[in-house]
Amino acid sequence: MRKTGTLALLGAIAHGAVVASSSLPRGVGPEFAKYYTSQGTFTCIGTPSITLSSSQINDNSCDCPDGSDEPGTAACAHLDRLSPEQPLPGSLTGTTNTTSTLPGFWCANEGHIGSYIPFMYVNDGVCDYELCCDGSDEYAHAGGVQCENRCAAIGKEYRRLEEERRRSKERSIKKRRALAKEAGELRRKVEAKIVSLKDEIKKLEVKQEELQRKLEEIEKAERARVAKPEGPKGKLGVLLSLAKSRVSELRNALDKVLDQRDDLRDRVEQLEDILTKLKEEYNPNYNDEGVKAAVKSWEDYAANQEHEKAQEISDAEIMELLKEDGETSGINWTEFETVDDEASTAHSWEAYLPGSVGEYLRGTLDSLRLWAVDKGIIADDTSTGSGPESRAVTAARDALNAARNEFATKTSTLEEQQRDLEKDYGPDDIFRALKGKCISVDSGEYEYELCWMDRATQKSKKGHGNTNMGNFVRIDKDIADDEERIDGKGLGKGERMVLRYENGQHCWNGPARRTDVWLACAETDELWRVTEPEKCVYRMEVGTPAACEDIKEPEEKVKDEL
Ligand code: MAN
Repeated sequence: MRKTGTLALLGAIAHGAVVASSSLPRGVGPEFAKYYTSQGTFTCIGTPSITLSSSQINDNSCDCPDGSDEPGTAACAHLDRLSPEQPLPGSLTGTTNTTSTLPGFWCANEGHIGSYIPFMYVNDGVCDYELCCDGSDEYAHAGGVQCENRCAAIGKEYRRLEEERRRSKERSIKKRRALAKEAGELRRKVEAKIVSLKDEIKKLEVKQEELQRKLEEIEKAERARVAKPEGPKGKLGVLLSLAKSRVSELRNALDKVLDQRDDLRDRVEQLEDILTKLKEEYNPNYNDEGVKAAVKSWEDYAANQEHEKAQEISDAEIMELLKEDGETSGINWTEFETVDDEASTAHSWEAYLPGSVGEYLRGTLDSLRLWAVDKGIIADDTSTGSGPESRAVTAARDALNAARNEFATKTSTLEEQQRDLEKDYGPDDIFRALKGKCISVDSGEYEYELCWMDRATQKSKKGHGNTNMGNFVRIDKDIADDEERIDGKGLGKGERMVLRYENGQHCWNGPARRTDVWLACAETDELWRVTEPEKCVYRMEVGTPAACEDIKEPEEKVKDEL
């Protein structure tokens, strides 16, 4: 076999129709049949001024400048076109004849697909089954070669592969549709989230205003209150502060004792290890009374230890004792130090007056006090920060701050979601469904990972860490020009989607790393291969249903047309 793989054949057959008339000279392809129909004479296709006799066709002598008189021999092989795509020569194109008008020797390949084979392969003693499965190119049996017709088997296998490819394509398209559906749902979720966030934000604006008003009201009421002395004063206060500092001293002392205890524990452990070793390794046959007595004492000591251990105070218990102002133990000093709100806001004399009189007097005094504060006659001891803020003010301020924080968080989430909705996720928003998913491939000393719409990473298998090969920036299109691969895991030729990942880790002495992710239609998401065409510029080739072209289902088409 001259060329490997079925794909060479598949490339060439694109030209072929299935049959060639049997009355035609050997090697003439269907599209040139019309030039070989006249009886007795033949006009060179590329040079119509030259007319030959019909007997000169395939007489193994190259008479036409374009070789058209030798469609079935290798006599004009020196004029072979390098590929059937090469432009036609001479008069057919208006330039000089330097190459053959005919694309090659036509193999009808019945049972499979007709194809041209270069003239130089005709009767060269090699069966070229990839292009000429019927073996008709070796009709002269040069060197005794017999090329049997294998078109039935090759055609059958070809049709099987074609069918497999067709089915796979169908499955890929189905998967793409599922992805598009998922992407649509995700988009709708974002849209719904935006609606609900806008609603929540509106409510939070109202709530903030209410809380602001509430805080101002409470602060106003605070300013109006008659200040009471802060915290317990007098003998009880002195006792309280003495008790607090004494407890603190005792806690520090206990801390130090515990440190010493831990050191001693370590030393005892070391000694116990030495004695355990002595007990295990001494030789009782030496009858050394001193050693025997020491071992006996050690055994008695060890037996007692179990009992002693059980009586030790546990670390957890000590931690509980050391805990300051705990809820379950210790003393919550602040509880004794802060002033009770109600007590502080109440006017002590009110208790001695009838209800309505007390209320009236309190209102008048509060207004008077506020007036005096406003005029600067007396100090506003709630705003100077000199006294502790009352619990009511703190609670109102905390509630307002919480609402403000919630408002800020929700607003930034809303902006984020709005940006997301405007972002380009490709046709049908398809990459929305893949976002957050990653695929990887092992390649040499690295494992490469691609995370859709996120980043590409080069992971060292030798433990040298991960390298950012770029972060997703945009979706582009570019032209691929790769050979077809038998396993189908390739880009092939034509326009392909390319995801650009940029601004990765800086290359030593060079630019930031970047990666072009070329996509081709495939049944599953798969990172086929990674190359580094330039230093720190990477190319990933990836198969994914997301890159398949959707062909609308017939009923959808009908719906669209209506
Ligand atoms: C590392 C890898 C390579 C890259 C060099 C550049 O070894 O990221 O891909 O070419 O750094 O110094």
